[in-house]
Amino acid sequence: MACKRGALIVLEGVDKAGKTTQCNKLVQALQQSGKPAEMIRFPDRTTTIGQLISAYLEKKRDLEDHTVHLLFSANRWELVPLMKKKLEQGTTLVVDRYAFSGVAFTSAKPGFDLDWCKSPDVGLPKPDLVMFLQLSPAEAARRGQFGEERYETSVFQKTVQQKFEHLMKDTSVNWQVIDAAKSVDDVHEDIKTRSLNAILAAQNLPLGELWK
Ligand code: Z5A
Repeated sequence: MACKRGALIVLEGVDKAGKTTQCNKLVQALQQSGKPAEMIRFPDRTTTIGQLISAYLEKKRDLEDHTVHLLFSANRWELVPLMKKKLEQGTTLVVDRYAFSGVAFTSAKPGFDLDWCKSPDVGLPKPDLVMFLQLSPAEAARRGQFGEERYETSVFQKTVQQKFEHLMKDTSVNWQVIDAAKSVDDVHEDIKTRSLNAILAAQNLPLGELWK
């Protein structure tokens, strides 16, 4: 019998919503319950493209806005063969940010059209579940100051949140909103339950193509 495929699970959300914390906890919990799972994060700063992006985010170099958008997308595409292989082998992938961040962040810049921003990511592996970690700016501020990287200002993050809200109206994507203001453990329980359901549902379904 062919092996059941793993699920593609994405965590999105505003700055400091707890995406990385929750991705790590979810992968650990899945592995402990005997389900193969691995974490991926975008941008993947380890590749040649990822290093360019990292230098841009750290403000060590400037890149033209369209160019950097396409680099973020290329950084996802370069991982697609590996992602597909892992999913086919039955490994669930837990992804910290994906194409939705790509679109939300670039379209928050002046002069960018949402459809143009989506186009380079059309056809990427489609997530079986996208959880949006919802956190108010006041709660986020209680978790610490913004860092030094590009985009880490409250005005820009507010526009990004609005772009995410627009993207979440798309019913072709399985969006689920998570209350990220709860304790780390409570958020984890919520995310784990939804993820287990998604893993079960994805097992016998073909992997879809995003925005196609
Ligand atoms: N970007 C883009 O422009 N285009 C793209 O295509 C992609 C990304 C993919 C990447 O940043 C930047 O690139 C990002 C978007 C842009 N720019 N911004 N802003 P990154 O991936 O290097 O870092 P990040 O994603 O911005 O991380 P983050 O948002 O700051 O954090 P987080 O992952 O959501 O949260 P965390 O690190 O798990 O937790 C933050 C703190 O809160 C930490 O001290 C935790 O201990 C604490 N925490 C977490 N959960 C809780 C709860 N429940 N209660 C209390 N405290 C908590």
